[in-house]
Order: sequence, then C-alpha cells, then structure tokens
Amino acid sequence: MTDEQRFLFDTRGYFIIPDVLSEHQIETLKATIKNSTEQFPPVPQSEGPLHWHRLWRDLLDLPHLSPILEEIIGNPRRVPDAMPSFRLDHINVHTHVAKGFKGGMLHGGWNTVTGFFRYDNGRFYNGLTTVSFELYDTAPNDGGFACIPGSHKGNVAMPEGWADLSQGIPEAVARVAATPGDAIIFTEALIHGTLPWTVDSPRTTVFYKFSPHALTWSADFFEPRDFYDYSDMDDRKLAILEPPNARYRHRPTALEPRDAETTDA
Ligand SMILES: O=C(O)CCC(=O)C(=O)O
Repeated sequence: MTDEQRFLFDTRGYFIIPDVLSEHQIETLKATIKNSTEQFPPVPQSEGPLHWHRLWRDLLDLPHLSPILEEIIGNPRRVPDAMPSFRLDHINVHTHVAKGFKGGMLHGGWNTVTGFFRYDNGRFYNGLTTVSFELYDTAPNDGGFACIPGSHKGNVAMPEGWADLSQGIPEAVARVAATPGDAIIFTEALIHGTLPWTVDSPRTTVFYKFSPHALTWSADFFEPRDFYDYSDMDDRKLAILEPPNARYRHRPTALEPRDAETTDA
C-alpha cells in the first residue's frame, strides 16, 4: 500500500485503485456473466462465478491486489511464503441496478459481528473487506457506491431515517465515482450502500468479499476440491477458497497432492 492509500483507508474506510482490470478483462467479465448472484439465497456452488471463466478465478489473487488485502486484513505473524491471510467469503454480482433503481439501504458500521476495523501498533486489522470491480462508469450523481466516510470508526448509531437512500440522500453520504476497471476497496465496518441509478447505461459491479482466514460472514463455504481440476488453480488460490479455520497442519481441509491431469476452462 502506498502512504496515500494507507491514509485514505484509515481516515475514510475506503479507497479506489484505478485501472485494476484491463479493457480486455472488463469485456471478458461482461461476456461471461451468467446471472446476478447474492449471498442470500446463494446460487449453487457448482454454478457460481468461479466456474464461469478462468478470469473469475484469477480475481481471487491479483498480484497488485493481494498485498493490499494482506495489509488491510492483517496478520503480523505471517511469514513471507505463507498462504494468504485472507479467504474468499462470498461473491456478489450486481446486474439489477438499472435506470429506475431507487436506491438501497445503508448498512454496515463499526462493531457489527464480522465488519470490524482496528488499527493497532502500526497495523490494520479488518473483518469482512470488499473489493468491488466496476464494469461501467459510475460518475457521481448517476448512482453507484455510497458511504459515510469515517463511519468505520464511529461510536454512535446512525440517525434513524437515514438508512433508506430511496427516501433521500443525507448530506453526510459521499457518492463515490469509479470508472470501468477501477476497484473500490472498503471495510464492511464502513456504513455504505447503493445510490439511486438515474442514467440509461447499465451498472454491473462484481464484489469479491474477503475475510480473515479464520472468520466468515457467509454460511455457504467454498470447497477447494471442486477446483482441483482447473489448471489455473495454484495452491494460493485454493487456500483462499478454504472454509474458515486457523490453517493448522493436518487439518481435514488441508490441500491434497493433485493429479497432473487438469482441465482448462
Ligand atoms: O452498490 C454498491 O456498490 C454497494 C453494495 C453493498 O452495499 C455491499 O456490497 O454491501
């Protein structure tokens, strides 16, 4: 992380990394989306985004994103060649936000069960942490991601009547613009939601939500063995798909030696 990113994340609870995805990757994601997905009810794992194209699996461990997730989620005892200190919690794909979408509910906030933020002794520690990839322009006022900057450290409950963004957008809410290929990283300890969408172009956003490797928000876990046959899956990506645990040796979910026979998809 750069000093600027550290400052913005600490102060606001989010920051944007421009141009994380190339134009080709954006087009590939758009072309291979099969449906919207949410954590409740989840799509069956065998039909989920990680089976749509290898790029969806590559998003698990992007070389310029993973070091940032390491630093945000935090694991001071991690040794350099250890497996990632984060795991994939769930993926949401939002295709339902189109003209006429009236706005979502603000949610999150400091002290929720899994959405915690802490800074201690020079290090960040976070629970559920989201990377959202915008596939279309979300210029301010047209809609997109909204949040109350700094609320990841708030001590007092949000005023009643502020949550429903379809009923009006409180002045304290920031509209966060992103262009295609940008990634917005935010802690779920931040109060956030979705603005009304007011333009003709669609909004498609891909959310990869990560937790510390021993924690979970979702009750629907991935099974790394379902991905053994993909040749693009290395040990790091498989570890990111492990169910929550302390990654102790000889655990039942530890990776097994894999067959040389794998498939490309
Ligand atoms: O529309 C957005 O960018 C925010 C989505 C959201 O509220 C969430 O991922 O929890």
